[in-house]
Amino acid sequence: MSKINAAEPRYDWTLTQVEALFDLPFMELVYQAANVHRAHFDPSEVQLSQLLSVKTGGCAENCGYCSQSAHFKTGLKAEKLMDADVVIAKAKAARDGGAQRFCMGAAWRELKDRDLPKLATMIGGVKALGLETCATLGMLTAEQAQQLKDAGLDYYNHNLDTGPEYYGQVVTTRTYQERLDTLAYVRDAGMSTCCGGIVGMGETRRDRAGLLWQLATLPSHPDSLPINGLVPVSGTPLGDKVLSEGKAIDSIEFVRTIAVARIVCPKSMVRLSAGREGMSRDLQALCFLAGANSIFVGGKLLTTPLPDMDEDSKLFQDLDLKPMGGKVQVEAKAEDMIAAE
Ligand code: SAM
Ligand code: DTB
Ligand code: SF4
Repeated sequence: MSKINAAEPRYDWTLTQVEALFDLPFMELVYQAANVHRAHFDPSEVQLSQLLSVKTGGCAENCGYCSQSAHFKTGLKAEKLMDADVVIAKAKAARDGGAQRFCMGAAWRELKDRDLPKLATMIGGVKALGLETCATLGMLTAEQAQQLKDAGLDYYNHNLDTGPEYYGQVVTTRTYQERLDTLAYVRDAGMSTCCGGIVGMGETRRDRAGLLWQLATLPSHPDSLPINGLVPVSGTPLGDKVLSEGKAIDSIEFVRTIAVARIVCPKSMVRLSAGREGMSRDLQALCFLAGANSIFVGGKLLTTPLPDMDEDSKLFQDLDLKPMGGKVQVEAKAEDMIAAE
């Protein structure tokens, strides 16, 4: 393969080309990805986002990995949509802890219009704290996407999860095209997109390449590209398979996935997402070297754990990494000092 041009994003990748990147010698792949990373970002900066499950459990979809699907017995108690003031208070704590973006997740197949007023209050309140706002609420209509944008939503997360060929093994209650349609509505409404997938679900390398190929050939690359390592949840079909048969992806292959994501979507924030809890510090360091530049922090994802804040601070210290957008944190502290006077 010829030298990778780090300068500008390409939208004409073929699946064969993406597979060829996966097949590069590991050292060469990581070296190329690190070069692409440096062409577009300060490699010492990592963006910090914090998640909150604002509506937990009881979801009508049958995503085979998910603790929140009503189709599986995972022991998770379904809850109703949180009140906006509770969410805003949690966002304030996240901001004071250094988060730059606050992402609100709901276990819904699709957003219902009746929930929009409460969500609009929530989104407006979080944005007023100086945080970037993100939500993941299931499928949207074009009108709903516009209403969320008008309420102050900056990012919408909607993952493709895997390559098109493996998708049917993961979820059968919605189609790949439905996911692509919601993403189009989000883009058309002028919001930034957060879209990625999960690895370690028993998919092949070709499926992982298929996911990244889909993302790299969207009309615009996702602004954020989360790579989740499957968190095996007991009671879910995909989680139970991993729990009984052992880990479904090797850590070196995980790093390859990060590196290929960085190369095919050079300007996206590649987020090392779920699964970080089970990763060694060394593996996380390799992921940052291969181009990951965003993580979730705060001890909890939606329903599963993350490393605690102290562990992450120590990792950043030891790797000489710093949180991106430190300005938000400083402004927040200044605001609190003024309020206390
Ligand atoms: N219901 C909405 C949806 O599916 O778009 C939003 C919430 S859903 C939990 C957000 C994403 O979390 C999923 O698309 C999936 O990629 C990821 N996810 C959920 N459970 C996971 C698990 N056990 N391991 C890794 N990623 C997971
Ligand atoms: C994404 O790709 N990963 C985050 C976020 N987008 C919403 C969610 C991960 C969820 C992991 C399982 C859980 O905590 O329930
Ligand atoms: Fe529902 Fe989202 Fe979980 Fe799928 S991933 S079951 S859509 S909460």
